[in-house]
Amino acid sequence: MATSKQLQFIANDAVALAVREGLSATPRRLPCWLLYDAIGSDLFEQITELPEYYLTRTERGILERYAGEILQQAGPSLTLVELGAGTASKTCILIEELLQRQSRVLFYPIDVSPSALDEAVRQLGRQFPALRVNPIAADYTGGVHALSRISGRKLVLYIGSSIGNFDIPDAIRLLRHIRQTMRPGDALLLGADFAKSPRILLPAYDDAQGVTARFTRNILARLNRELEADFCLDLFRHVALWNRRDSRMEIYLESTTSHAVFIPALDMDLLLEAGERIHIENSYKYTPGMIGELLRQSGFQLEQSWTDYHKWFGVHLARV
Ligand code: AVJ
Repeated sequence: MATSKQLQFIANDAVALAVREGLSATPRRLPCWLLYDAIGSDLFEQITELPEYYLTRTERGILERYAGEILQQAGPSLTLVELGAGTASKTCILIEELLQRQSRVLFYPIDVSPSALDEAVRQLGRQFPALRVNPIAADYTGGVHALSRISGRKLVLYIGSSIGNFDIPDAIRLLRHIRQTMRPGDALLLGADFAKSPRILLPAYDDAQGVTARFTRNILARLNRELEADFCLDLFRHVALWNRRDSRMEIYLESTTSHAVFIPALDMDLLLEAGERIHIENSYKYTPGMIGELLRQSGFQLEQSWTDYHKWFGVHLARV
């Protein structure tokens, strides 16, 4: 058994390794999972409530309007599983609807954050006494592995546009992996953001209050906290670009002046030029055609899609 102190070191090693690799690369990059420490997760929660960030609110609207249809289409006697559940704040819409159809509902939220899972268990337990929640603290790989041991007909939720952070080949790999844990009759519910005008997209990733900029810059604050780095956050500009060719938003931190940064834990000196960018994340925006192709290449068959009035967001049901 590893002690919590040892676990801390293991976690820090993963951070150190990823930072060393990403910041020595040309062009420089950091993996987007680094955004989600406690402060980053809190900032992301704030993003989901911004007027410009239409994604969360739009997906919630689709689930509220079509929960009945979605569950009808998914089939009888369902066990719910959610990948990257977080606090499962949108999932309660489906749970509530499912509890009107089945007296007993089993829910397996899977997430890397044990604190988010605790919150989910507490909230859901209070809201739905007839619900049995079995949280699984794991990353995607471990979580997908846990999926295969769950019996009964499964509805696997992968909502919230989390798929958007993956490049297409990685998204296909992940979905294939999920597919392998599913049996005939099981269904996947995938939530993905649709491609749309940059007039809508750009403000969603660069809001007027600057919450998204703080969320992005927190990645450097985290390196200051965990690796004793001396990043000066004021010297970095949050940049959000629409890459039309690859159908994705791209987020960078751009150094405003030429300057040096030292990361003691890695014994690493960084020389950043004026205007040099560190790539932080991609957020893919799918066309309906891309969704069908993504699912097909992952071995799924797209059965039905639901969207909102503006066709800004899509929720898709697929089967093995
Ligand atoms: C958590 C991946 C869905 O891509 O919209 C939000 C992350 N980054 N604002 C997204 C994010 C900046 C978000 N996802």
